[in-house]
Amino acid sequence: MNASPIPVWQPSMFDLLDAPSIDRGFAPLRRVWLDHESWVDHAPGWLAGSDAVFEQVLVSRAWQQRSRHLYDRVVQEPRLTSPWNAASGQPLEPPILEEIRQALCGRYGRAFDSVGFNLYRDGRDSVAWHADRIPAEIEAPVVALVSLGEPRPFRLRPKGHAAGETRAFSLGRGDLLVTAGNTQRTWDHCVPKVASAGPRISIAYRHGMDPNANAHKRSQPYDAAARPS
Ligand SMILES: O=C(O)CCC(=O)C(=O)O
Repeated sequence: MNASPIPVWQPSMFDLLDAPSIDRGFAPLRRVWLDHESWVDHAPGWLAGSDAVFEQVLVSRAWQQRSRHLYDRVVQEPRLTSPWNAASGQPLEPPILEEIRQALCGRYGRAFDSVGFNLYRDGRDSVAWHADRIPAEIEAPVVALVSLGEPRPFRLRPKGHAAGETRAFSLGRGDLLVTAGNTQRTWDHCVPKVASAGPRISIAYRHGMDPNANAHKRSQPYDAAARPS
């Protein structure tokens, strides 16, 4: 288990010079169909100046290591996390993250009301195969991931993985990946451990996750708990 604290990070000096910005026209975005009802939108380098954002998020979030049930044991999740939701009344910082939220709301027609920050300190941190726990009544949920820091593989495979191939993306340094259609219902995804990697942060924008409205639905452990790495 990786017990190291917040990692040391060497940002690109070029990236720190300009204010971070997003491509509001989503020009680098291409749609990748996983099957006839499931797709992802992939926009490499969508957030410019992402190293500066990494730096700000790394130092400003209150990171915690969650524990989860794995069969009859309680284990520590091999990454650090930090939640935000609109109901808290707290601003989303730094401001570019609020700008991203508005841009995503406009493009995907969803009210992204929660944001999950995930910090993978090095290659030992990971998240196992899972689909996000999203209330069943939310039709075609959209989850948008903005990645900062060192790229890591992000894999997708059909649930049960009886048929179909595994798809892989390398996500880091301002890349945007949006899962939509049936992807969160019929596909699993993971960020596997790797032999060596610098730190990466993913920022997951979700909708319909108001903690007050859904508290009774989230009393069970996170779905990934049931699946060993
Ligand atoms: O870090 C990522 O890119 C994926 C995060 C994820 O799958 C999750 O938190 O549910």
